[in-house]
Amino acid sequence: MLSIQSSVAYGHVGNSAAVFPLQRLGVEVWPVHTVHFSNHTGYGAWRGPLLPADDVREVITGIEEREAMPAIDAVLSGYQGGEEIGDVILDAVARVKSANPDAIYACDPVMGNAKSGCFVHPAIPVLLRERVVPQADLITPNQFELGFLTDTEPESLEDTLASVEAARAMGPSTVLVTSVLRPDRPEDTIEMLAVHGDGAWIVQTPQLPMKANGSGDVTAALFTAHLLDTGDAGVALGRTVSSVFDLLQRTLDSGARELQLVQSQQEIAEPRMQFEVTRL
Ligand code: PXL
Repeated sequence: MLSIQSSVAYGHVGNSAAVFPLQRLGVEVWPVHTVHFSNHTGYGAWRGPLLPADDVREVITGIEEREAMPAIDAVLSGYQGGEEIGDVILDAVARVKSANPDAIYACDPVMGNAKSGCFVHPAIPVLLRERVVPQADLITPNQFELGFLTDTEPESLEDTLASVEAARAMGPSTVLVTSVLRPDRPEDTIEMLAVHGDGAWIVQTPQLPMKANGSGDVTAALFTAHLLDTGDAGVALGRTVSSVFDLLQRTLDSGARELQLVQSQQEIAEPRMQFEVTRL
């Protein structure tokens, strides 16, 4: 898997959140970094470079020159700091797919969430909607991002499923909605919904009182890996939710600000499947 994302030295977002869990699952992953920051931007201050798009493209060209592209089964991308990186990612996807037509592009269309609104540069959501998502096979929006992509405001489960179908009509055959907050949900719960082929699956979990940077990055990476591994979106959803919930619970219990990824490696390697997956 080729994972084109941010890297931080301290803490866990982007590739610094995705790579270790993928490796712990036995996935061969080649990280290509788009920034090399000291820490995530949630601290309000950070140091280190945003890598120029041409430098990121060079790294990918070097991988191509090793004749390694045919071995890539998926390209994974997350938060995009600028428009130029979008072009580099699309170019990488095209090159990988021409070397391996079975490879998939898994895109986490990071824009924001219902609480914070949009937290990326205003050009990014439009780029994602118009040019990037149509090239993706799998997308992992939250409910807010799903709404922007499809020009809808999904609230109920029925709305959300309709928005997912609108998103699939744009290109991606698989959609993971990472946070469904329907108005009629039981108090302090949250749901995750996966649609793939002619199936839809949902899981409900407690909603933990926290927001951890990087949790979306781990979710997208795990779902992509489990879907590649099993081809079964219901199983991939159950495994992903199991691991992410245990990771968040451990992080909350620890009082740490950063995801307790290394400490949660067992729950990532062998998800205990504590939540029931329902086929809709
Ligand atoms: O989790 C997405 C992400 C990616 N890259 C950088 C970030 C964050 C979230 O905080 O700061 C640099």
